Parts: sequence; structure tokens; C-alpha cells
Amino acid sequence: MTDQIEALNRQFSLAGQLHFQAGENGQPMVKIDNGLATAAVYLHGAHITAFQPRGSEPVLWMSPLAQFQADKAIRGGVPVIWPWFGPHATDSDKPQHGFARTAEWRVGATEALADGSTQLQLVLNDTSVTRALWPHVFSLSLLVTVGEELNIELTCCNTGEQAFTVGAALHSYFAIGDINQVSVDGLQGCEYIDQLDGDQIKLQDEALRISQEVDRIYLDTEATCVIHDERDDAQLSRQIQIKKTGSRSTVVWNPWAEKAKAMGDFSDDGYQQMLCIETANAGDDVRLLLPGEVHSLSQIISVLGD
Ligand code: TA6
Repeated sequence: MTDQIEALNRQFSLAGQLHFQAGENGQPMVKIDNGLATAAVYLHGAHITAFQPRGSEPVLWMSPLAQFQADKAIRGGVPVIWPWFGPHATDSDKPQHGFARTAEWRVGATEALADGSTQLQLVLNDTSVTRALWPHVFSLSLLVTVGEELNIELTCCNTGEQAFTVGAALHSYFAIGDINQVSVDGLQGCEYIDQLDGDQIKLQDEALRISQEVDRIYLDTEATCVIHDERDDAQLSRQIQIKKTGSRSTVVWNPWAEKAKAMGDFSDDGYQQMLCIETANAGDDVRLLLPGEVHSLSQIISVLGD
């Protein structure tokens, strides 16, 4: 075990529910198992790669081709998108979806909560590398609470003397049985930017079903979404609920077959077993933070019976 992991266990492990170990490619990861659920989180990108409530199937989808390289985002789980969503507004050389998901975060705290859930705080502050990409001073934290539900809270504080505007998303990949048998409730009546059709604004008039590539930013919505994951074996059917705070935009993405095949870290047929429902500050929902101001973006993921 590396010195780093040994030091992390000495300072932050929680007997019987949280410890650090070498994950894929030797990258440090946190394993949580507290009787209510299991979870896995990499310090790279503060990336949650697994969440499974006791008695349920895994809730998050991970690509079997995911790469765990220092300069790449992990494909699947919950990538932390920050401080911009999508391509950089003016400089195409800057990384898509910002730099938080490829940064090495550090552990702020761990705590065993009275209700049996386990809390992990990861933190990221500006560095010369981030300032070269984005010339601002900030403190960013991801607070992960693992219990029957998965609560993820991304909090940004403007610790500098200049105002800045941030875009963000908890870019969650949900595991489903068959994309052709899934519907999503919660976005009915919302307008959305269709990123596959010239960013035209369209209306979602009924529950969302997916039968092709979808890449949409739903606007002006604080709605809780529910993925109805219907399976041939009714016993396995379930609903995944995503409640959110600090967000008025929700992104829905499935790459479908052609795009999946074109991505080296995305299994060719993986699009059939995943759907991204992303709690976001995207589109016109970006947030202005004056010096000293704080913004939190959070989502609570829970599995409901059918
Ligand atoms: O969330 C939707 C999206 O912005 C899509 O346009 C697609 O690019 C997806 O994110 C994945 O982006 P990534 O940089 O992780 O390959």
C-alpha cells in the first residue's frame, strides 16, 4: 500500500465503514460500506464510481473501457463538471467540461453520521495550473453522504477579490436495464435546448423516452426527475429518483450507437444500459459569485421500488 494511502487511512479511515485503497491504475480511492449501502470514490476528479444501496442493483453505470489516467476524466459514475459546462466559451484548447473532473482533490473530512450513513468531504483549491486555465481564486468542496440515498453537494466559494461566473453539473450516469424500456418523469412541460439540432429551443410535452441520441439542456426547472427502469423481469424493475437543489437546468444525454462507438472509453453497446440525468448550472443557469459568495449544487439519488 502506498505511503499516501497509508497516511490517508491513519488520518481519515472510519472503522467498519470507510477506508482508502489503491483503485484502478493504482489511483487512490475511498471504499464505503456501512450496511446501508456501498460506494466508491476516486480522489481523481472527486469521482464517485459506484453507489449500491443494500438490496438494490448498482445505481451508477461505469464504462468497462473507462480509463484511469491523470489527464482523462473517468467514463461513468458522477463526473464533477466545473467551472464551465460543455466546451469553453472562447478557447477550444481548454478542456471540455472544465478541469475539476481531472484534478487531484484532497480529503477534507470523513464522518460516521448518527443515522448510519457515512460522509466524505473532498476539497479543491485554485493552483497555478487551474489559474492558467481560469484566472480566479476559489475553494470547491464535494460533500458525499452515503446511506440509503446518495447525497452529493458541490459547494463553491469565491475566495478571491473578483467576481466570477461558473457553470457546473453533477454529470451522473445511471445504470438501467434497457434504454428502449425507460421513461423519465419530471421534465414534462419544460423547454429544452436541443444540442443536436442547432441549439433550437423545443418543448418536452410528455414523459421522455429515448430511442436515439439525445443531448438536451432542460431550462428553468427545479423538478425532481424519476427514471422508470422497466425490465422484462418485473422483479428487477425500479425507479431512480433524482432530487436537486441549487439548479434550474437539467441535462439529459445518451450518445446512442454511433457516438458510443466513436468514444474510445465507451463500450459500443454501453448506451443501451445507461442514461445521464445531470443536475446542472448550464445554459442560462450559470451562476455569478461576487467575492465571498458561495453557491451549492446538490442532488439526492434514491432507488424506489416499482
Ligand atoms: O452532458 C452532455 C454532454 O455535454 C454531451 O454533449 C457529451 O459531450 C457528454 O457531455 C460527455 O462529454 P465528455 O467530455 O465526458 O465526453
